[in-house]
Amino acid sequence: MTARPGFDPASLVGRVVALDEEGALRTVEARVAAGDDPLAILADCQRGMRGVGENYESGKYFISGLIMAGEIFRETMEILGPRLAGEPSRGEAGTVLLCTVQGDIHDIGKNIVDMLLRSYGFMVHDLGVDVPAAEVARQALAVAPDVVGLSGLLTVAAESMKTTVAELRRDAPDLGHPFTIIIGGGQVNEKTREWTGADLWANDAARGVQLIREAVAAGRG
Ligand code: B12
Repeated sequence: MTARPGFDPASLVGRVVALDEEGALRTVEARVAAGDDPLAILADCQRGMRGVGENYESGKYFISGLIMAGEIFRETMEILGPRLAGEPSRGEAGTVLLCTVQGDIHDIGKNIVDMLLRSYGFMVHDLGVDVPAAEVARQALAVAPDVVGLSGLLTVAAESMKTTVAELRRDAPDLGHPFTIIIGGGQVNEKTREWTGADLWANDAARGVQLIREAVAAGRG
């Protein structure tokens, strides 16, 4: 029998794509027990989520499929979270203001970034989801962050990111010190960064946190 193209149904990616909740969680547990890197497990779940998204786009899955995928990811994070979280942060690495931009309620990726930043010693002010540009700018003035992180998964989120970046830049002189704006989410790329006027972009939490650490180090250097 020839292998069909697509995902290996026995792999974690394949199980997430198939919305096989029990199988996916069993695989996550087994990989954790085998000492696999939690970030590698997370990356496979993220690939699986993309597959679910493709099935939604092609009409194979409905909104219930997206909800189910969100639930599988939430349960996965319950297992991986404690392994990623590290010591409680005192904020010695810097301050990050984080949110999902207006019009978008996806927050799974943002929450992972939040958790990783804390594990690297950042103080994170997470404003939640669907946050209007004016509110981000108001909070930036209040907490004077080193970095503002804007998350968004919908195509329309790019528009909100652009408005938010513009508001932040307008208020920048009142902030008292330079800050970096990074955008993130599965659909963002260099083009989005350029169009929105952000400084950096990442579609992977580990890479995003690395860029944030470099930006803060450069700002303090
Ligand atoms: C789960 C899911 C949902 C869940 C979200 C639950 C939740 N609490 O977040 C629910 C069911 C609510 C949902 C709703 C909708 N969804 Co939805 N959803 C998804 C799905 C399947 C997975 C998203 C996810 O969590 N991925 C896993 C995480 C870990 O990945 P991530 O978010 O990319 O985050 C990583 C990186 O990007 C990065 N990152 C993320 N943010 C940031 C921020 C910073 C600063 C940095 C540095 C890094 C960073 O770090 C993370 C870890 O590595 C995606 C498919 C996909 N391709 O992603 C569709 C998808 C995003 N959804 C889609 C759609 C259309 C919708 C709805 C409009 C459906 C509808 N008709 O109602 C609504 C939108 C509601 C709204 N106003 O926001 C489309 C968007 C299409 C588009 N181009 O606009 C997608 C792409 C599916 C598809 N292919 O069609 N969805």
